[in-house]
Amino acid sequence: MKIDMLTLFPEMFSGPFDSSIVKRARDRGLLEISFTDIRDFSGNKHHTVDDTPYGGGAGMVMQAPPIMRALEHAYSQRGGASARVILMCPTGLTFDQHWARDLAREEHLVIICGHYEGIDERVRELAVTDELSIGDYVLTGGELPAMVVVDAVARMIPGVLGEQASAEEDSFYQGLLEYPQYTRPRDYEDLSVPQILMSGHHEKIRLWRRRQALLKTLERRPDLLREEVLSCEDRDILREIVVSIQGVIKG
Ligand code: 4G1
Repeated sequence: MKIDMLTLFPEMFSGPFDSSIVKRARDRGLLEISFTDIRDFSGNKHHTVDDTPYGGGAGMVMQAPPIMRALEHAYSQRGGASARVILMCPTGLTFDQHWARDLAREEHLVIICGHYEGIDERVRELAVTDELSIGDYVLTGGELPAMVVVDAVARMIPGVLGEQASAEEDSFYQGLLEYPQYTRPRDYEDLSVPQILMSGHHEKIRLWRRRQALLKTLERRPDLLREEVLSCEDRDILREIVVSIQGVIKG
């Protein structure tokens, strides 16, 4: 996959994209990320890329022409083939794991990071195919959201993660919160590892973990417990959880 990042601050990406799994994906040639500095396409001697909003109001707006020229530059570097053009913005659809999976299938992504109060609406009309947000809070720019998207997409590209990790992702564990994990030491600060995890009984351990995952999801994120993520076994476990709760209520 190729990703073109259009940004006013390419230097912000150097840490996250040069470490860990994203770095490995780049080193292995599974992911190629290029940066286009929108300021290089300002077209004026002061290198400005923003101006005051028509109609008045506070702050500045990113102008359309520099962004469109940066986009054309990115396209020309890629031989002009079509790409998803993603704008990171607070009014976009909420980015989630479904988006990560979907975008990981693309050959070429362009990601535009906004700044100031946002970008001239005509960039959306002329070039943007998808508008994405990572959540509801105020940020100073679209760079951190773009890093979140690239991180989540990179690990879904075939070959980026080990086979075991991707198999788990695809079959059993998707859609629920995680069960509790333990490693050495066995006893720590008066807290010991649940006995069942040391029993060597793989089937019992699998059921315990599934029950823990369902319990945690029921407790913290019941919105995730949708029909399509639940197997028949999950329903049995949930019924059993309900019965045990009823036992507590009756006392
Ligand atoms: C109004 C948050 C403005 C922010 C309402 C998540 C936030 C891009 C994102 C803002 C941004 C709310 C995102 C706000 C983002 C122009 C440059 C927009 C930064 C900018 C809830 C500032 N996911 N925010 N405006 O933060 O780009 O993708």
